[in-house]
Amino acid sequence: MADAKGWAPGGDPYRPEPLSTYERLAEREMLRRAVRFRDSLRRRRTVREFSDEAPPPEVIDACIQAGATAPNGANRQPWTFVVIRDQKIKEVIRRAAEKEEAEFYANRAPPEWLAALAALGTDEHKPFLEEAPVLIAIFAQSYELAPDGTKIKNYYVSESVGIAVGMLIAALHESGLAALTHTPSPMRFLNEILGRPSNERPFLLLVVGYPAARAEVPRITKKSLEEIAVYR
Ligand code: IYR
Repeated sequence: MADAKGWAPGGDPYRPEPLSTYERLAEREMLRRAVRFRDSLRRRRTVREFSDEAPPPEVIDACIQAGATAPNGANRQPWTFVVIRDQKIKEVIRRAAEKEEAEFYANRAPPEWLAALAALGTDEHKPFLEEAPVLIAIFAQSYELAPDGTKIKNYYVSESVGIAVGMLIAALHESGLAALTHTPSPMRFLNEILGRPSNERPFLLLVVGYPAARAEVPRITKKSLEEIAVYR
C-alpha cells in the first residue's frame, strides 16, 4: 500500500503472478521430509561456549537471506541484521551487556525468574559475546521513514521479526553452525554501539559460531506432542 505521497515500502502495487515455486509432493515423500526436518531440528542445541574459528561469511549471509524470506506484516520486512565480527565492537557489547545483566541478576529479576533460570546455569558473565566469531544483532523496525521524513507504520512487527529469527536459527543449524539466543535487557545500548536509528528497536542478539570442543549443554527435554497439540 502506498502512502499519501505514493511511496510504497516493500514493493509494487498489487500485481499478481502465477504461483510457480510451489512443489506438490507425494504423501510418502511429504512424511519423509517432515520427519527428516524435525529430526534435524531436534539435534539443535543452544550453545554457550564457542570456538573462535570464523565461519565463512557467505554462509552467514545465505542464512540471513533465508531468515528474510519470512512471512511478515504487509511485506514491510521490518528487520535489520547487523553482523558483527570486529573484536573491539564485540568487547564493547560484552561490557554493556554484562552491566545490564549484573543489574538484572542482582536486583531486577524477581526470585521466581531466577529460580527458573537456575537449571540453565546462566549468570551475568557473558564471555561468549567476545569469544564467538560472529554476533548478529537483529533490530525490529517499529516504523519506517519515507524519503520525505514522514513516519510509515509497520504491522505485526514482533511476530514478523520473531518468525524471521526462527528461520535464521534453523538455517544456521542446517548449515552446521551453533547459535545462542541472547536477550540482554534492556538492550538499547546496541543502537548506540552499532549506530542504528531510533525507529529500530533491538530485538535480540544471536551469538553464532562453531561450538567449543569443551561445550556442554544442560540436560533438557522437550514436551511431548500430547502435551503441546490438541485436535478438534
Ligand atoms: N537475559 C538474561 C536472563 C535470561 C533469561 C531467560 I527467559 C533465559 O532463558 C536465559 C537467560 C541472560 O541472558 O542471562
